[in-house]
Amino acid sequence: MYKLAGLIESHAETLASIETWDNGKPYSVALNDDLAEVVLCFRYYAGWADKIHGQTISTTPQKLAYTLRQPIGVCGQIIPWNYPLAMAAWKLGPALACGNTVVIKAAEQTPLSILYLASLIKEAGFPAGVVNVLNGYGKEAGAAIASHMDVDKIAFTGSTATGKQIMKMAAVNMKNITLETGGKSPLIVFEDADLEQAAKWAHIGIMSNQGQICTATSRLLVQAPIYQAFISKFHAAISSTSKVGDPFSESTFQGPQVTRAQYERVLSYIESGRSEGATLTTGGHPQKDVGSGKGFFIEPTVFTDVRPEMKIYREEVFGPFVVVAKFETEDEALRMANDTTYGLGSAVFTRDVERAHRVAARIEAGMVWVNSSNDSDIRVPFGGVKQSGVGRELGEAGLEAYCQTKAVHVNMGTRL
Ligand code: TXE
Repeated sequence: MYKLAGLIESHAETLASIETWDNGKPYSVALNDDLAEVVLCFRYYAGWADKIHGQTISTTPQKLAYTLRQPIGVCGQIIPWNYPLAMAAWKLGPALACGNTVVIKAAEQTPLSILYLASLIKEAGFPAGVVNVLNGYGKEAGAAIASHMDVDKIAFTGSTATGKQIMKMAAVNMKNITLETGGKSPLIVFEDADLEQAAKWAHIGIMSNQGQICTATSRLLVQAPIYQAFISKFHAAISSTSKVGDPFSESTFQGPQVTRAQYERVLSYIESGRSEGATLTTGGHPQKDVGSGKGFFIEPTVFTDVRPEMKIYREEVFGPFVVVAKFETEDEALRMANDTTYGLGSAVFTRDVERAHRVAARIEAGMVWVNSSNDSDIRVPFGGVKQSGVGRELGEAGLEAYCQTKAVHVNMGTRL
């Protein structure tokens, strides 16, 4: 795994170019964020590989009890198109460190970088059959993995709807499951927050990666006294940073959406926001002045005065699209934040330390950022509650998903 990390590092520019061609994300992001994380992730889990051990558990003087942590077996892994290589690394790293074999399927929209990675896996010297790449459509290749009787575990990242189908298919042989699905993550700005910082992080939290992030903080909940002031700072952050354009240009912050289907999906939510009566304060159209009129570019879009019953407040849009709503009290903010079927990320902006911890404890989400957004780290567990997922990836917790604990009871002296 260390050798693989080194090979990825030395091929990083090629892999980042493939990622940008396939996905549309800015090349500088693919290289400096995605590829850097992939290398770090393989190194991190390589470090775990010889530190996975059981426990001895004191019971009675006549007995020795201990646990073994053993691989699950054949792990099916189905990944999405928003971070093709990073999602592969998040899943391959812990699976391999725990001694499993893997059948991994990239998303049909972004199948290329994983094939290049496969050649590096071979070059690194993994035994044949340890990592198997099976590309194809979800309904065919994905379903074949999820329903296969000889696959012992399924790990999936993608939509909540597909996650539910995978759970059903996995029931065929009661596969071990980890799922990371959709989100509609809130970002709460209290009146005592540093508004400049809140606006900058709110921008990063929703507009990075073309808004195609499962943990994107896509619902901004802002306390009434600072509502207008925050919105104008947020707009300023968008206009100074969100340059939409050619993903290979160094100044580009936002490239095209990944496919026509995703592009049209985002535009349909813009239409829905308009017809439901929310206030469109910026964006709301395809970005016409780039790509010679070609490509799926969308203006960073903000709707304010959004009410909780609106579709754009409730559903994951997965684009450069954010809704802003107002609250009066901390309790109301929590009620609004938790009023969702999802529970993936969340962010809280306040200078009040007590409030930060109180809100972090009460918010229904797998992750809380205090005074930042989407500032994750491969050493820290990642995952959701409610319909955002099952189980955790990354960190030491990520190993739990790829090994099982066997209990051994040794009779030291109780004779029958
Ligand atoms: O996802 P799918 P799609 C969300 C986001 C996006 C929406 C639709 O809201 O707009 O999902 O995207 C495989 N059996 N996210 O349609 O279908 C598929 O081949 C087995 C959130 O692209 O979930 C791909 O490899 N596998 C998200 C993977 O599932 C199946 C990232 C994801 O595709 C399958 C992506 C089936 N029946 C989309 N159907 C996140 N959580 O980060 C599809 N697949």
